[in-house]
Amino acid sequence: MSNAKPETLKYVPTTCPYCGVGCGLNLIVSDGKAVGVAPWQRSPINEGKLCPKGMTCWEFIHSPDRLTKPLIKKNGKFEEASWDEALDLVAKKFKEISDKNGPRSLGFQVSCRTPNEECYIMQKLARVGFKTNNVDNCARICHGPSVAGLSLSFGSGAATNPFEDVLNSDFILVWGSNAVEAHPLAGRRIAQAKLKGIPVMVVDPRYSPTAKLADTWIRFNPSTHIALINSMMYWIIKENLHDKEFIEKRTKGFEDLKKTVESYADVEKVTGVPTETVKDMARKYAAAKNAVIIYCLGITELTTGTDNVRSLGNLSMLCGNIGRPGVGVNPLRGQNNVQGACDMGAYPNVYSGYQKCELPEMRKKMEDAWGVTGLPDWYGSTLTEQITQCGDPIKAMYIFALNPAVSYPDSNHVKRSLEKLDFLVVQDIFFTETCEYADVVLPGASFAEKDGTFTSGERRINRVRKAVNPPGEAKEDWEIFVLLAKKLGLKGFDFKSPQEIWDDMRKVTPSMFGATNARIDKPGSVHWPCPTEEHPGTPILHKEKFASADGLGTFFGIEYRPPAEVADAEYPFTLMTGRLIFHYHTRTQTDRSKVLHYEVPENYVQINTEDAKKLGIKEDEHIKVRSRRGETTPLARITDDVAPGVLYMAMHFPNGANNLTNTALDPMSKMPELKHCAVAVEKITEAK
Ligand SMILES: Nc1nc2c(c(=O)[nH]1)N[C@H]1C(S)=C(S)[C@@H](COP(=O)(O)OP(=O)(O)OC[C@H]3O[C@@H](n4cnc5c(=O)[nH]c(N)nc54)[C@H](O)[C@@H]3O)O[C@H]1N2
Ligand SMILES: Nc1nc2c(c(=O)[nH]1)N[C@H]1C(S)=C(S)[C@@H](COP(=O)(O)OP(=O)(O)OC[C@H]3O[C@@H](n4cnc5c(=O)[nH]c(N)nc54)[C@H](O)[C@@H]3O)O[C@H]1N2
Ligand code: SF4
Ligand SMILES: [Mo]
Repeated sequence: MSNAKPETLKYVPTTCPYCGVGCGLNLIVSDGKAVGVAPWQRSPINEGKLCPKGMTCWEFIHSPDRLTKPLIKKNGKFEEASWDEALDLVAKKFKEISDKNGPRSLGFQVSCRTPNEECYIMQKLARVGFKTNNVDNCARICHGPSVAGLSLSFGSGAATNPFEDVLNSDFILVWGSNAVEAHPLAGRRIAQAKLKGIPVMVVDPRYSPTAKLADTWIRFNPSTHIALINSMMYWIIKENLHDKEFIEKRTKGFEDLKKTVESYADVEKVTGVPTETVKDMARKYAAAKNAVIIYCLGITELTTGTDNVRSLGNLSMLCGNIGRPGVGVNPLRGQNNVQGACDMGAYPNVYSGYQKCELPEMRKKMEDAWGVTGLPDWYGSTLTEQITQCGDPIKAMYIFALNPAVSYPDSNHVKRSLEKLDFLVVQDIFFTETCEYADVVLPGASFAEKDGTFTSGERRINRVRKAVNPPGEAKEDWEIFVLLAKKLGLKGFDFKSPQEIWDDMRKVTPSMFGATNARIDKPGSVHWPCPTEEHPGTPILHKEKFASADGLGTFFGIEYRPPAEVADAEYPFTLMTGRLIFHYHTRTQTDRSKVLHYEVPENYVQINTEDAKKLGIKEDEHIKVRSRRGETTPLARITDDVAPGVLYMAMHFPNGANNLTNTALDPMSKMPELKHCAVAVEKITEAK
C-alpha cells in the first residue's frame, strides 16, 4: 500500500480480478485512486486471506501504460481518435464485411476476465447484430473439456461441490492441478484438510508445489491419464470395491466401462506407474467413505481432454462419490469469470444457461425476448478455429480482453493469421502484443472501474464494485458495446447499467432467474442453479439425480490414446507448460506490479539434472528450446522436480512457451494440446 493519509481512505468490497477462486477483497481508495488492498473478513471464500496476486491487484490500475484513448491505425501507425470516429469505423467495417460476406465472415472472441454482464452483451451483439454464432470465450483453451466431458457424464458441465467442502471429505485426490500456485486460496482448503488429518494424494508428472504438500505424490508419464485411471478402475472392480447400489440406481453404461478396463491391469509401460502403486491408489480412493477429486489443466489441455474428464467422471461414479458433502468431481475453473463467460452464452452453440441454439424452440424464445428474427442455428467456430479461419472465411474479428499473440498455441501461426484479417478490433486496458495487429484499439475499464459480477469456479456469483473512474477517456466495457449497438441501429441495447443487463439475461435464463441483483449484492451471494427468488441456490449438484435428461449418470468405456506429438529422435524432450504463482497469464497486469515483477522478471525452463549434465547446461544460463513451430531462449533451471526427458515452462512470457506449442485439437471440445509437445534443447555456444 502506498503512504496515503488514513483519514481519506474508503474501502470498497469487491472480487479479485485474477483466478476463479473468487476471493473477496477491499480496494482501498484515497482521493479517487486505488492505493491498496485490505482483506475482506466477511468473504466466506477466503476468510480475509489473499495470495500475492490478490494483495497486489491494485498496482496496475493507475499504471501510466493504461490505454486512455481509442486508437486507429493509419498508414501502419496508430493515431489517437475520438470515440465517435473509432466506433463509426468499427460499425461501418463490420456491417460492410458482414453484408458482403455473410455471418461466418466475422469472429467474436470474448474474455473470461470481464464481468458476466459484459460477456452477455457481447454475445447478444454478435447474435442480434450480425446473426452469427462465431462467438467463443477462452474457456475453449482452458476448461472447455470440463464443460463437454462433465455434461456428457453428469448432464452439467460445472464443478459439483464448493471449495470448502474438501474439509468434509475422507480422501482428497488432486489430479493435474497445481492449486497451491494457481488457486492458492482453494489450495489453502486442501492444506486445512491435511491439517485435519484428511489424506491428500497428488497425481502429477512434476513434483509441483502442490505435490510437495501431499501425503502421497504419484509421478506418471505426461498425458497418460486414461491408462492410469482405467487401471485404477480395473483394480477397484477386480477387488469388488465398487458401489454396486449407486451404479445400479443412478447410472448407465457400466458394462461398457467394465469391458474396456479389462485390458488395463498393468499399465506400467505406458504410465511409468508400477501395478502395486496403482492398486494402492485404487484401494485408497475406493475405501474412503467420501472421496473428492480436484483437477485442472493437467487433465484438460490435451487432445484427450474430454476423455480425461469423462474418465474422472467414471472413477467417481464407480465408487458412488457424487451428490453429497465431501465428494464430487471439481475442475478448478481458471479465470475470475471463466465459469460466467460460459454461463452467459459466449459460446458457439448455446445461449445463456446452456440453452442450445440448435433447438428451434430456444431460438424462438430468444428471438421473442430480443425482438429479432433469423437467429442462427449452426455451430459457430471456436476460438482457435477462428484464428485458423482468418482470411477465409473470417475477414473481421473483435477481440475483447484476450491476448492471443501470447496465450494461444503456436504464436507464429496466430500472428500470421491475424495479419490476414481485413479488420481487427482489440478492446483492452493495455496495449498488448495482440494490439499490434489491430486496426482499432478501444480502451476499456479495469475491474476496479465498473460494476458487475464474476462467477467463480464453485458457481457462486460474486459482486464486482466500482471503486474509481477509468483513466482518461477509457470507458466501461459494457458501455462501449451499448454505444456500438447504437451506431449499428440495434434495438434491445438501451442499458443504463450492468444491473439492467443482468436483468435482461435473467429473464431468458431459467437456471439463474432467482439470482436477483439484490441477492447477489449480499456477502456470500448465491450459487446457481437458482431458478426462483425463493430458491436457496445450489452449492452441491446431482444430489438425488443427475442433471441429464433421464436423471442418470453415464459411464463411458474410453481407450487410452497418446498425445498428437510425442518425443522422437529429432525432438527428444516432452515440453509441459503451466503457471507460476507470481504471474497471471500474459503478465499485462502482474508485470506492472513491482513486487511480482521482481519475483520472476524473466522466462525460465525447468530441466532435469541428468539432462542438463549431458548437454553441459549450467544453472541460469540461456538455452535454446525448439519445436517444429518455433523457438525460444529461456534461462535454464536445473531440478529433479521434472523427470529426465521432460521440461516445464511457464506460459506467461511473449515469444516463450507458445512459440513451441501445438495446435492439434481434442476432437470433442476443440481444446488445443497446450500441455504437451515435442522439443529439442540446445546449449547456446559462446560464438553466438
Ligand atoms: N498464478 C496464477 N494463477 C492462475 C493463473 C495464472 O496465470 N497464474 N491462471 C488461472 C487459469 S485461467 C487457470 S486455467 C488455472 C490453471 O491451473 P492449473 O491447471 O493448476 O495450472 P497449470 O500450472 O497450468 O497446470 C497444472 C499442472 O498440470 C500438470 N500436469 C499434470 N498432468 C499433466 C500431464 O499429463 N501433462 C502435462 N503436460 N501436465 C500435467 C503440470 O505439472 C502442472 O503442475 O490457473 C488459474 N490461476
Ligand atoms: N502454453 C500454454 N498456453 C496457455 C495455457 C497454458 O497452460 N499453456 N493456458 C491457457 C489458459 S487456461 C487461458 S485461460 C489462456 C488465457 O489467455 P488470455 O485470456 O488471452 O490471457 P490474459 O493475459 O489473461 O488476457 C486478458 C487480457 O484482458 C485484459 N483485461 C483484463 N481485464 C480487462 C477488462 O476488464 N477490460 C478489458 N477491456 N480488458 C481487460 C488484459 O490486459 C489482457 O490483455 O491462456 C491459455 N494459454
Ligand atoms: S487465490 Fe485467486 S482469487 Fe484469491 S487472491 Fe489469489 S488470485 Fe485472487
Ligand atoms: Mo484458464
